[in-house]
Amino acid sequence: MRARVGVATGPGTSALHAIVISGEEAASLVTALLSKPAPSGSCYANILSSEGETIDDCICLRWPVAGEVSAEEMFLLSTHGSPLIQQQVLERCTELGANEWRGPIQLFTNGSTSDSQAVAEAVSSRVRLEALDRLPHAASAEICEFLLVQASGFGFAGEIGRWRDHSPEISRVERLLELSSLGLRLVEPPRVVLTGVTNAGKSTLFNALIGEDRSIVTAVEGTTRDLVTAHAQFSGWPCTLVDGAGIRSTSDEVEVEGLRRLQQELDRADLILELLSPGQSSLQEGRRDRTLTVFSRCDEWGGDTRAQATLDGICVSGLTGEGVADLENAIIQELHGGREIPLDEPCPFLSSHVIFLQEILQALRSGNDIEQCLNRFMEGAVDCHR
Ligand SMILES: Nc1nc2c(ncn2[C@@H]2O[C@H](COP(=O)(O)OP(=O)(O)OP(=O)(O)O)[C@@H](O)[C@H]2O)c(=O)[nH]1
Ligand SMILES: [Mg+2]
Repeated sequence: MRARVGVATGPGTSALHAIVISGEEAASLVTALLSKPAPSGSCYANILSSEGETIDDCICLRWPVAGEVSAEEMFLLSTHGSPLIQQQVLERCTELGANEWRGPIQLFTNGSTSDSQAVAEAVSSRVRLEALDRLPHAASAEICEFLLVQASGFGFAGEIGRWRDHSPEISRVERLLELSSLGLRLVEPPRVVLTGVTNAGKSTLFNALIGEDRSIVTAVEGTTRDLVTAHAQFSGWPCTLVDGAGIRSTSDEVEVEGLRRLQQELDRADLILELLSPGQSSLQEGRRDRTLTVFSRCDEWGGDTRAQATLDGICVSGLTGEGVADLENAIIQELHGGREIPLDEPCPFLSSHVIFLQEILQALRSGNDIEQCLNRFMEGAVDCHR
């Protein structure tokens, strides 16, 4: 068999497809298809038509990578997912000599020789599928790359696969647990909630941060009542941004309900952006540790006010865009301590991984074998509510 091509996952929220190319001639086909030679690990490249025009850009991942067991060599191309683009890529592959994939796409085989090895591979396989399963819902190219890495031998799936031969060191499991907060925040984006008095400029800033005219803006106080949510991403880090009712005392039934819902959001927010005017006191005293002070409508101030406010918080104008980039950096700093998305090392990305690793750590510290933890993970017996 020369090369064959098939669709591993359909379009998701971010309209991404994963296309698999495998077979003896897969590497030469990928080299002809992409603007770069077939990678030994992963690469970012353009998919080219027969005329050398770009059909789409993609992340291309090769496996098996060193030490992995696999049915055959494969390339996974994560492309953008309009059906037209997918069709064009498949047609180009056929043009280059690939056959259409028939039957289920199996990403690797079980090459283990004992039960304990089999269960490590089964866990690795499950983690790989968990990563690929989330691929169509990736909100940014960085998250897509992160998931592809975690599914590969370089990522968390690969690391667990290597536990088939030897248990991990305690310090290694501790390191994975340390990284997990970053992975979790890529897959379960943190909630960032805007608050402030009516007309503070929340909806204007919300629209500026998502780059879209989503929330209604008027000069009328109390314009926003219901919660408005949107996906945003800052330097690849995803978050769910929430706009809501402005704080004021009111007897309007709809606004009172809007304020009640906003309070619920503020209680569970990972980060609160509190819009204040210079000299105004915070209403988030009990939530100080997760509140960022934002002085809004800064285009309206004189020089002295600006100088003072700059010392106390971030000055922003949703109207002119001034300070919005600084605010985005401050959000990343608050949520992730300014850390980069981990793209070149294994990183757990689900809360079930954290519980699994905590159990592994406990077993290692007590001098026990990890096989039972691996089995529990596979049985889904991990108790998420402990
Ligand atoms: N000059 C200036 N005007 C702004 C700015 N942000 C908002 N505005 C104006 O202020 C008014 C209220 O803006 P919104 O964004 O709706 O304020 P809000 O905080 O969402 O108000 P509510 O939904 O009523 O709580 C509108 O007329 C906006 O054009 C700003 O940065 N500079
Ligand atoms: Mg509003």
